[in-house]
Amino acid sequence: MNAFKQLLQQPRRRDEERPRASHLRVPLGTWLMSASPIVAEALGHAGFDWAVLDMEHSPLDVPGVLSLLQALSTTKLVPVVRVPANDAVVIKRVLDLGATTLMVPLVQDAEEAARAVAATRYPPLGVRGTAGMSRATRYGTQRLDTQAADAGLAVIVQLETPRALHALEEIAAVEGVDAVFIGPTDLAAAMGHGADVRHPEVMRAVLRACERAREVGVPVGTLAGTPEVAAQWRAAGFDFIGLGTDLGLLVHAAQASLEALRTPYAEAMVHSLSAGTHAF
Ligand code: 3PY
Ligand code: MG
Repeated sequence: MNAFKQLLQQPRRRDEERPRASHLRVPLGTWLMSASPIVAEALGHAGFDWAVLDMEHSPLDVPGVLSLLQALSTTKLVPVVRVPANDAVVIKRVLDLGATTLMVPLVQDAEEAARAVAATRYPPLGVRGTAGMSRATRYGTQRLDTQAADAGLAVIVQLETPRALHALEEIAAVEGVDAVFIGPTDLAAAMGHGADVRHPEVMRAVLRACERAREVGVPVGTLAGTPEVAAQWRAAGFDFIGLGTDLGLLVHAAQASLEALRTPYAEAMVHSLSAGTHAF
């Protein structure tokens, strides 16, 4: 079974065992925007359940995705490749690299969702081009089984405009759409609120989309900038949540460390075996 679909099933399985703790099992991911295999590998070991390899808003290109997939293969993290657009050519190239879970940005209606799914499927189900020699077939050492390849994929479509939210039920009903992901940043801009993802109207629209997705039974995810917002989304019923980005985690930790050392009231303390502890 596809690894991302497996992640989505875990909370439900544990529901029966420990109902009150089940919400703590919502899969947590992050966005890999540094295009760095070392950072990806390190965050994989840090314990994230999944991460987006972001070709839409980072310098990541097709060879970069290959390096990140290789790095992540040493970890338990489930890679989700976000393609830069709903484009059958890019989609077939990242699938040939062995990506099995794709995120497609800015899907607006059921027809666009069906086009995204068709790009991931071999004929007769879709239009994916066929090649026996690829990383996906372990360089031709495995026979290409097109039906098994189709069945092993997961497609997450991003709903990021009022028009897309309006069509949520039709998009969710498209065969092969395995999950929807509400993109708060694009949604805020499309709603006329610039980059204000915390605007009450945006928050309400994200929460309403979550409710509607749950009503039709499609797994729904979204992105949070802080653990506090992530906890809020989790309590609201989101099935999977992205927590910030690799670069955001790095920059915020750097700023917090510098601030702790530069505050005028608390001097930095230095500890050493020879001199003991003293203010620096
Ligand atoms: C957005 O918020 O617009 C995204 O694409 C990521 O969640
Ligand atoms: Mg977006």
